[in-house]
Amino acid sequence: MSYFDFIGKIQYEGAKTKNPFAFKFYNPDQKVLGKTMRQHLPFSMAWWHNLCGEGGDIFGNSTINKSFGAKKGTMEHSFSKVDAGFEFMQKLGIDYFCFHDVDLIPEIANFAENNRRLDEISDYILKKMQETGIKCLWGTANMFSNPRFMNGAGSSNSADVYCCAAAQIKKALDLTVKLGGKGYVFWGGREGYDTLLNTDIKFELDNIAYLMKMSVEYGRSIGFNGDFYIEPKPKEPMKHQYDFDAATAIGFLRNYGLDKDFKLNIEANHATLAGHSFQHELRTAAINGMLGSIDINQGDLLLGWDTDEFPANVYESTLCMYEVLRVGELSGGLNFDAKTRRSSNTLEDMVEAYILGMDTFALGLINAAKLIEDGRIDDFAEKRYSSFSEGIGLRIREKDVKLQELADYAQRLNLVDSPSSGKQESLESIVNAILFG
Ligand code: XLS
Ligand code: CA
Ligand code: CA
Repeated sequence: MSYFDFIGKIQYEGAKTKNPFAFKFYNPDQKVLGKTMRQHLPFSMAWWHNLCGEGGDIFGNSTINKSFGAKKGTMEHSFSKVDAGFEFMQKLGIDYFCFHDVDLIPEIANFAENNRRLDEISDYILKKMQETGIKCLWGTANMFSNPRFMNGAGSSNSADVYCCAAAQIKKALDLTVKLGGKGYVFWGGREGYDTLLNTDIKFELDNIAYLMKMSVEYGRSIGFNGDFYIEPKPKEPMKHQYDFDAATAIGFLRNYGLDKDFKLNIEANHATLAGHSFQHELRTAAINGMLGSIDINQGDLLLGWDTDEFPANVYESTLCMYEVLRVGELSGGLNFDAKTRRSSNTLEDMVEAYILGMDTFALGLINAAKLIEDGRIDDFAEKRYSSFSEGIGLRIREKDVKLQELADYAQRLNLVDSPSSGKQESLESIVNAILFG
């Protein structure tokens, strides 16, 4: 049975094509800086948005029908989602998927039965993976939707809820290992608080860290060799979330000795919610050796919430891919944590949304490679610190001075010359010329 019978395998036809179901820029076999686009861009489908999200919001019900020919809330529906998802990924040429435990099955109030259902569905997913060569990028446990997590999971005030979180993580790790996932994500949607009048931050952080420690220990014991990731997000659903941004998450991981096993999964929309640029978050993770994986989407800067839009902004995808190319290669990939708008409610929209996103990142890759090959941006940034390449600057760089010596040196300067221009406008103009020239 075909769910996307209105398309065959999506082909690259170039920017001039009028075919909505063709790639305009993503040409999987085209080489960029010595590697194919497909190698540079390990795209992943987000199971939850693509196969489960139906456009409902707090003001209205679903607008998108994702029944895929089955009755919702049944295992039959779960199986049809697997079929639809694999057909979708094959036709788009997407090599990876990411999932939450509860994306895969209808969850009921019985752990043993849920786990049995997860075993059953993951057997089928594994079979599909073997048939198609599609792989799992990362798995995770949804510890934010079920009402029991209203006060958090690892940060819950209830020891019983903490144990439920542990049970879900254990099973989600089992599944991730079974499906050969490269990573395992912790996104702490409810790990935060709304008021300090009822919250012991220190105790909650200690508990979250201990849950992560036990998860690492268990994961390693069952042969999980991949990276654990924290996915920072500052707010929504909670007012304060503990994994506010990359810097906060890195501090937390180091504080609790988790930094050897964890990296970060940086999401574009979460970066801007934290008041940062996407590039800032990527660079902060990268300079700490912790840029593991990326959730590619975009927010709306006029809205203060997590809109999870498909990436269309080429300037942003360029700066993202610039950071990725500087790192070399991600241990993870590029996961489309994105959903079509509520009013884009057809299966055709789903396909066009992924084409848009994949093209946006192909353009980003091409542009980022041009920026790097051109060299002017990197050169400028490097030369800007040239006063640290000789004399007193070099000794500072080599950490070979004392404060007194620097103070004496400063006194011999009559006045501090203003340092060289930062040339922001000039650099932005170069970027425009490279992108659009
Ligand atoms: C929500 C998050 C979530 C994580 C996985 O805002 O982006 O979808 O990626 O739990
Ligand atoms: Ca999000
Ligand atoms: Ca995400």
